[in-house]
Amino acid sequence: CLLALGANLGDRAATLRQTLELIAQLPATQLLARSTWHQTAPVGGPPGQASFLNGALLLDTTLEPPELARHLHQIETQFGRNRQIRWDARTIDIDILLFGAQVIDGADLEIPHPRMSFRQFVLAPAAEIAGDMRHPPLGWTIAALCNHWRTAPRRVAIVGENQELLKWLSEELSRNLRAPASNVPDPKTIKLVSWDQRPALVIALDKSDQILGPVARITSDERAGIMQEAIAAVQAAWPDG
Ligand code: PH2
Ligand code: MG
Ligand code: MG
Repeated sequence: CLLALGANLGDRAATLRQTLELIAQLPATQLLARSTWHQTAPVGGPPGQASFLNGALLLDTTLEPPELARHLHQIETQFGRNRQIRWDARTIDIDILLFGAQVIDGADLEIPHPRMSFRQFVLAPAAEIAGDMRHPPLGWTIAALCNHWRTAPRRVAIVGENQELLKWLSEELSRNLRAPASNVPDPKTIKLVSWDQRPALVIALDKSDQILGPVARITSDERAGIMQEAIAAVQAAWPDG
């Protein structure tokens, strides 16, 4: 089982170390590997947050995924995790990324983690300890996903059934992504393309399947939330601009 850790409140390094110790002591569980801690800029959520320390852990466990999730939730609560606002600053966030090759699509638990495939702050530490693990159903290894964001041309496609929403989000996103005026093409500039132009990232406004690469599925149904999720996905994929 592959876990992601993230902390941006309090003594982040101490919290990560204590969290690791508590996880190592869970019943029927063995800690196999830990990544180094990566300092990362906050993506999404209320502005003005402190930077994160992110890491990854590899476990062997005979707990079932919901049991493991309950234990991890308890550890988050132990550290005073407050969950009023989505993507707000937190003492500790522990996410299950992969659980072997299992796919779980529950209301309370989704495995693989739905946003892991495009988050550099998750993939970079995970690749240190589990580069060969595969993301089901994508079939890509963690190493391949991590590399993708460093090497693929920065093309983003937005897909969905609702044409009006599609047009609105495309316009808003281009406005947000527009590079500073310059005659020199900037390889970091992110381009909006159509879905058949080999986008590195697809932003899906509905449950459309048949997407073979990394997808950010929008879960909000109001425009402010949709916009925030789309921007957060692009920033998570290319945090350096
Ligand atoms: N977690 C989030 C949202 N944004 N940004 C960084 N840098 N690191 C995180 O762990 C993180 C985030 C939601 O869990
Ligand atoms: Mg998280
Ligand atoms: Mg979480």
